[in-house]
Amino acid sequence: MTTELNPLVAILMGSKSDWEIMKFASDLLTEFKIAHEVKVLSAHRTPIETATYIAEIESRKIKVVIAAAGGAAHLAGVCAAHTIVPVLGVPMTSTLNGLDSLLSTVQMPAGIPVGTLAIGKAGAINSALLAVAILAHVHADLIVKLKEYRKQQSEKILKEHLP
Ligand code: RP5
Repeated sequence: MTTELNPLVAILMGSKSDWEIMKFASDLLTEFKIAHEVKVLSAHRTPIETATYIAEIESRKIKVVIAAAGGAAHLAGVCAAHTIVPVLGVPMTSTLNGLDSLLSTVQMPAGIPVGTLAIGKAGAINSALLAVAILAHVHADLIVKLKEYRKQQSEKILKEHLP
């Protein structure tokens, strides 16, 4: 799935079953009008296709990769091994409540970084917000949009009334 011809962000996930959560990342990028593409690619089930895809992202001018996986979650690490484009890892909830995914994603050896977010929905949303912040260095309009997003979030919290 591609929102436009020249995506700036690639959202990858190890299985279609991750989409229910990763849709939150895609929706947020859409809200910020950031062209992105979404693909199912697995470090284990499609290793060659994953490496081939990542090898091309620099020439395609994709600036951030968001990689989500669950269980023995090696997708983000494998992506990071094949590119210097920043890779943000999102651990998916799993049979071990995502702790296995979190540790598999976050415990990278020194030299190959993965910026790891929280498990599940919070991580999906924050991966997209972090991608926006990275892109804001060269797309100044995104700074304004990010500040507005935070302002609206604060206003919503301050309006909360408990019964
Ligand atoms: C991982 O295995 C995927 O990222 C997913 O979170 C998990 C389970 O995949 P399915 O068995 O649902 O396809 O590779």
